[in-house]
Amino acid sequence: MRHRTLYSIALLQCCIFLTSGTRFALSAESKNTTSSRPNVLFIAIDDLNDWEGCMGGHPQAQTPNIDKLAKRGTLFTNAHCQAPLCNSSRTSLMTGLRPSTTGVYSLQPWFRTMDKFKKHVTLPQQFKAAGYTTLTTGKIYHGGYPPSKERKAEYDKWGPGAGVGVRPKEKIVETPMGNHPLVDWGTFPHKDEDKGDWKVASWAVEQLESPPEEPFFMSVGFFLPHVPCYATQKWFDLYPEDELILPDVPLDDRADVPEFSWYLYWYLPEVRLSWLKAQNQWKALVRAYLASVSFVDSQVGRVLDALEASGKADNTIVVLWSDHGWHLGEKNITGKNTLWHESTRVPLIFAGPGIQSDVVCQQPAELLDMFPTLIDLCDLSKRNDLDGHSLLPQLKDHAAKRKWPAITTHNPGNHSVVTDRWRYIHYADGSEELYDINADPDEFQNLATNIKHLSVKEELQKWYPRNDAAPAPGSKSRLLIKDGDQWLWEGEPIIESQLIR
Ligand SMILES: [Ca+2]
Ligand SMILES: [Ca+2]
Repeated sequence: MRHRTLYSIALLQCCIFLTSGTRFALSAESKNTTSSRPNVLFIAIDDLNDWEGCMGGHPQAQTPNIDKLAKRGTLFTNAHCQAPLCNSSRTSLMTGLRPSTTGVYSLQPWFRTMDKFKKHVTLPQQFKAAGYTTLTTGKIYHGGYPPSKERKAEYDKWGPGAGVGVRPKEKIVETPMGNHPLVDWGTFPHKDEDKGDWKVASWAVEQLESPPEEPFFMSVGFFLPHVPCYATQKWFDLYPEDELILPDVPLDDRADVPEFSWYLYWYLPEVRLSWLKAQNQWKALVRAYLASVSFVDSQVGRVLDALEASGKADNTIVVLWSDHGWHLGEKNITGKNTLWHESTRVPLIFAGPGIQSDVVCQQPAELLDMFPTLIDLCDLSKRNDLDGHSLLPQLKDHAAKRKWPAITTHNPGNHSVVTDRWRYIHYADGSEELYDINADPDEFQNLATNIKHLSVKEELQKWYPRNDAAPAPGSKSRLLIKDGDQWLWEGEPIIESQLIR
């Protein structure tokens, strides 16, 4: 009995008391190898742009919990998604492959329907193979994926899925282009506890209160501030309407932007700025988005507090990310689906053992870098079949230079390349944009036609993916392709005269 007690103490204190017996030492050593691997808490937030205090995207954004996590770790301020859309972005970061590698550009398909990716080992699968317990709740893969009978192959344990939770009896705002049920915003009498994200956080808190077998990899995916941007009144009260600051949108900002950029969001339920202004809804939407961001921040806080209370925080790597950003009027639109910073720039935070704290890394980073980074941090088997690059050098030294830019792709042949100085966009019709993101972080002045930047463009073009995979079978929603001389939006010919600006 005494021997057993000593054995436990030895394990707990990382072998300090390991002095006697070969068998004891050996078994303790192998146990120690496993137990020394850190846990991972992988927190996703849907459609969250850079409107957090720590990212500075909106001067009034209140996100104390995300900011606190950033202080505890390394915040990447120049991180970008690989696709500005849920399914394609999430498929990319979970597989570690670019959209131009998989052909997943749209809201379909589930990537396992493609033969060549049936056996591809995803991020949670690699953790499971290394002996981790894997758990998930909320939105990690795109809605409805994986199909329920395939779930066990992706994670061991499943909590509640993503959901809006309680909704008003009718939409609060009637919106154009189809009055989509999800495109809505505002407040109505309800409780925070009735929201989908509350339930997701509660499940994660419960797991941490009686922690799963270690090491564990737990994903927690929040749905807000994805539309509908519903929050209770207390979150709206953080942002009084008469003090609200709207995004800066110069009236002529699109004058130097290629017309082709409209093709990327040709006809969508997300409203245009012209409609928001005409209906006097711009402030209402900005306010509802900010309220939703602050609510979801509070749910992130519940989970992080539970991690702290569990005593596991010192041996848990926390990663927080958003799948892509969201426009709130900039470039005259709302929503995602663009190659500008409002769509591509996302918060990305790593905190925990082996990670520099209270630092900001300004080097370009990609969401698909999370996969190889976590392999390094948790000492899993190296992979040579992933498109990303480990951020470990930047987590040890935030000033470490990174040679790779951040690339975002939306539909075949449309790419954006971001370095620490430039954003270069090249569309499938050959048109282009170039922004000096240091001098012009809002990306107002397109420098692509300026002859003096020719060599910059040539240099950045070299980074474009060599292969633009054809759209995966089953692709449809938000798909833009060319058929002969005709551009097709979701399978229908684009007719220029029908553009809704
Ligand atoms: Ca999303
Ligand atoms: Ca402009």
